[in-house]
Amino acid sequence: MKLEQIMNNLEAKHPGESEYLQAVREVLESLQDILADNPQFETAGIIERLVEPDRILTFKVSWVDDSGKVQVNLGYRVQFNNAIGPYKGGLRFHPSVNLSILKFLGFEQIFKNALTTLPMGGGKGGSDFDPKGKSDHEIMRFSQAFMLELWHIIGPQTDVPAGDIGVGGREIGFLYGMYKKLARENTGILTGKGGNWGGSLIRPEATGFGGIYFLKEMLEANNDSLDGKVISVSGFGNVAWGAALKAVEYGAKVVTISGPDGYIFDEAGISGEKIEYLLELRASNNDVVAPYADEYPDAKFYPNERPWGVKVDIALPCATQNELNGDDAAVLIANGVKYVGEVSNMGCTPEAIDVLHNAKIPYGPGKAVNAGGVAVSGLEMSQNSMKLNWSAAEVDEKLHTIMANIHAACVQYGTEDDGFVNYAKGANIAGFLKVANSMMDQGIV
Ligand code: 2IT
Repeated sequence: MKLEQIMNNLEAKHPGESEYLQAVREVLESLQDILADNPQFETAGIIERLVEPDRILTFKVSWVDDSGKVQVNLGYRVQFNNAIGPYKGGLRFHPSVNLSILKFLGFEQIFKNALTTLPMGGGKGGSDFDPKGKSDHEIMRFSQAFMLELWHIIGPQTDVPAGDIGVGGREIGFLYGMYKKLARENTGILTGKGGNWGGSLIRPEATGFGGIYFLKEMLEANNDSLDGKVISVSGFGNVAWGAALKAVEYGAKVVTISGPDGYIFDEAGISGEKIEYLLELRASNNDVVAPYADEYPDAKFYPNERPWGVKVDIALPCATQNELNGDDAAVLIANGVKYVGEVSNMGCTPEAIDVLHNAKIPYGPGKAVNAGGVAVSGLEMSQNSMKLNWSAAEVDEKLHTIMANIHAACVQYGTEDDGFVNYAKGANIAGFLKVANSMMDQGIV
């Protein structure tokens, strides 16, 4: 079946699932040539089988808040594709969560996980639960109630969830505690665990570190370096924190962070204790960045604005999907941006990607740039299987190598006739080939 027809069928079957349809379209548009060269994929219905999840579990999560009121949320796990390994991907707790968002994230995860070269399939899950302003006890009770349903379908060899927006070390702890109680076993059922009970060193930093390792390769491919570069970052969670730590280590200056309330511009650069302060901001559970400007009065807070109007060399969306649009990309280019690295999942809209590509600005897509997080999750699974812990240096070195290899794969499959690297196309093709060939090997299932 022709790609356009597959896309039309999908739109008819899943009307309104805009993020999911956007993610699928973006990948399919990259695959035209590869599919023409490999007719066996069409014969085996690879695309039709790849774009629909294997299965989706939807469930109700009832819990009691601190005032004694009963709350009801929705929970989901999308098991998308397990051609190359157990379903693997994070859990997102955020009021915006719906099936479209989790299907887009699960679909992206298939290719991202393939790019890491580790044996992990693609999945995603979460809930519309809003952690903002909740007490630790409320978060615990919700996490426990969520796991009461989820535990039936996960397992170290079947499906291994992790964190995403709204799910960090604290939530993984509560989820793991409940799983252990129900299953009566200690297994590598989740990644992002605490260091004392099976977690991997470097996992909290991994997405940000990996993003900067990828960026470093990207700059070196252009005979450039991070030293002295001015960077804008959005978000202020784990990902932004890790990216800032590593960017500063390489001599770059990070001048922005952002939250749902607006953005912070810190001309002197966010370094040292200011980076650690991000963790405090996050732990306060209020989801705002404004207090940064109270703590560091030289910095300025811009309410209800995103950071893309600031003049920088490199822009790193680190917050959420579709956070940088075509107009933002045009402003960045007018201000002389040289590189864009998407550390969030699908942080750029299709229009933004077009604007960047038309201006020949190297753009690294999320499924390549942010793959370091799930890569270290894969390394956590390896350590759990061996019942051994690697040192931070060992994990970091493996992460660095994986990111360099992902960059090389993007260059291999994404270099155009004029030498410009279309990283999005390269990542899609490299990830797709591994998954499609695995599906071919395993028959029609
Ligand atoms: O988007 C992602 O890759 C993650 N949230 C991490 C997934 C994982 O399984 O570590």
